[in-house]
Amino acid sequence: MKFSIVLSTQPTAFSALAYKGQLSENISKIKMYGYDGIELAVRDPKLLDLTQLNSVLKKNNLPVPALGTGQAYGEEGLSLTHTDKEIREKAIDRIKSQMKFAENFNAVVIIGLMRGKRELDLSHEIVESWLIEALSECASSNEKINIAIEPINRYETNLINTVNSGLLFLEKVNKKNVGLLLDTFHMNIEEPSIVESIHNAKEKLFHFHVADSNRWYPGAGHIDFNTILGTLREIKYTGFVSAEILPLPDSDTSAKRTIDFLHSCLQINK
Ligand code: LER
Ligand code: MN
Repeated sequence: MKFSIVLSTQPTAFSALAYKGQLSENISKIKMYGYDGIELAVRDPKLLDLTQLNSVLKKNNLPVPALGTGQAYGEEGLSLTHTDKEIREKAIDRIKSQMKFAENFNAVVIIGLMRGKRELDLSHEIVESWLIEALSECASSNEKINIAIEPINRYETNLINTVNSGLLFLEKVNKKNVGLLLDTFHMNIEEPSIVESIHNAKEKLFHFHVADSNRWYPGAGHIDFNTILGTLREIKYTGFVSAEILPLPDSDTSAKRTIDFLHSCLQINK
């Protein structure tokens, strides 16, 4: 099983990230702690120096399994379901440019907060049709790159909270390169059974986030990671398990405890 951790390529208000900025220093640390890859949270690929980024990644021999995109929602208000068509189009363009950027790493592009929220005076059907259109357009524009929609808990969005609603949504989009990202923090809030939901998502599972019940590092709360990693093994998941955690008690401690704890779960699951 391969483990990664999320690093934001720029400072951000989003809190559940162990590392933000200082790419060279943080990427070296992530390698030193024993991670196999690094998930990048990118607000806008245009703002990045790809040559410099590639050279740090190459020096540390770390792949990039996934690109997070949610900061464009949090910090610029771009949403695939905004009531303003122009903003929806800008959001689509941003995802397309993330997909182009993802080609450099063969990374999965994550649709988390960028799906937006349904304003309560709009019907679910209309908002869902905007999201289906947007993702179909993105997926068709670049079939080499996978897109993963993340079911997110009800306190952050009212669109696609559960694995089941994610799977139903995928049927409507009906594109091979659109699948799911499951996140233990959200599943702990929304799923009746995390294990069953992982089994149900099996065929469409493109990426996996871990954080404990309190969004601290795995081992700091009450989620049963032994069973979860065992289930991922059972379904023969070959992707990355990526830590999206609060930098608590501090970034380095949270990163070290995550990888040590996940490795210890693997020993138990042998
Ligand atoms: C993003 O991966 C995520 O899990 C969301 O909670 C963003 O807020
Ligand atoms: Mn997540």
